[in-house]
Amino acid sequence: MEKKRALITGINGQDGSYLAEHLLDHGYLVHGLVRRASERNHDRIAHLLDDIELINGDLLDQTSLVSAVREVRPHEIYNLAAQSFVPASFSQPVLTGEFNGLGVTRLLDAVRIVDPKIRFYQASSSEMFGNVETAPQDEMTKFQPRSPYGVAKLYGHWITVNFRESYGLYAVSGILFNHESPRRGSEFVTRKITLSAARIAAGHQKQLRLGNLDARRDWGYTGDYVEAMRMMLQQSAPRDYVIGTGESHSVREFVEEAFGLLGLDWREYVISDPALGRPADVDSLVANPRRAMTELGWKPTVDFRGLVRMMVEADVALVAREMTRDPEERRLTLREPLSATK
Ligand code: NDP
Ligand code: GDR
Repeated sequence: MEKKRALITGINGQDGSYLAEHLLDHGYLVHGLVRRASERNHDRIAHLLDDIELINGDLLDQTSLVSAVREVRPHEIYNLAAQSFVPASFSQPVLTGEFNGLGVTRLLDAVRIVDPKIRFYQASSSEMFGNVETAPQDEMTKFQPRSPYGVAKLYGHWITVNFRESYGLYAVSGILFNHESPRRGSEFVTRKITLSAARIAAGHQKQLRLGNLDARRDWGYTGDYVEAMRMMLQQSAPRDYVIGTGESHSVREFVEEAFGLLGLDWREYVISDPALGRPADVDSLVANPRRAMTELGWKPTVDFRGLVRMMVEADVALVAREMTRDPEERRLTLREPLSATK
């Protein structure tokens, strides 16, 4: 039987690397769209490079997307590429709109032009719910985004729904709540905490500056969430799904759990710095994933404490490895990007 071909945009991101592994395990031929950079940066997929094919393309460039889809002729496309850091969307709102809103339209148009039978997954986000009035949030909850990122993702969501309804595409929007892993970028709050805690425990960092400690999120494990992505493209009819654990915790609780695992009292090291707050933040999010559980048979396998432990242990090991290297070679940096302070 012919193997299924998948094209993953954003394959070098956190989710892309887990999804590539997951699809390879399921017998797929995996192709990844990557944008050109002055230096190849394929850290997260370095271990997969013999098993996958990479193709150049950029969400900003329609022709490159049509060419990529034409060359690969995938059965399934997973559109994970995006400007995914919420604070950066406040300082670069137009670019964020180009990537996360119009970029989705360009790729959907490429599908329509090349082969409307290609199944399409759009990486939508709980950030679209924003200023929520009801909890937990499900597929019927009103969207009230609070960031240019959330606004742009909402465009991506609705254009996916629109192409499904207008052209009959099998196009689905997965509304995923925060998902984390040892491969999470170090500027996102969970990884910033676990990496800092590991460095503090090793005596290589003195303090950790965070923004809003009261924010609450529904944090799950990325390995579980990429499985839901694949499941969404195997149904008899396309439908949108909310994916999350159904449990929320504050940033403070995450800090307490991570530092506690290393025998540290977080209050001695963590500073809440208002400069790291956002012009508008989302206070609290929690999923109701019932539709995914009943229709897809999906359920998370890693709980909050298991997730924090997994990330702390990975960062303790990483710090130990990094600290044995020549200081010139050390890759570990924990700088807050300029945009995160606004
Ligand atoms: P990452 O930031 O880790 O990865 C994003 C990827 O997109 C990177 O590989 C990046 O490439 C690529 N990319 C960015 N801009 C372009 C472009 N113009 N053309 C081609 N590729 C581009 O994000 P995650 O893996 O965490 O998230 C995956 C998707 O899921 C994103 O769309 C995100 O918004 C969404 N999402 C994520 C959630 C989460 O909790 N992780 C929750 C809900 C939604 P490069 O390596 O070159 O920078
Ligand atoms: P989020 O994740 O904005 O939910 O977007 P992030 O980890 O950046 O922030 C979560 C919450 O923590 C608070 N916070 C801090 N955040 C960061 N980054 N750095 C800090 O120092 C800090 N201190 C407190 C934030 O204010 C916020 O309330 C993620 C991304 O993956 C999106 O792409 C995705 O769509 C959503 O999750 C669902």
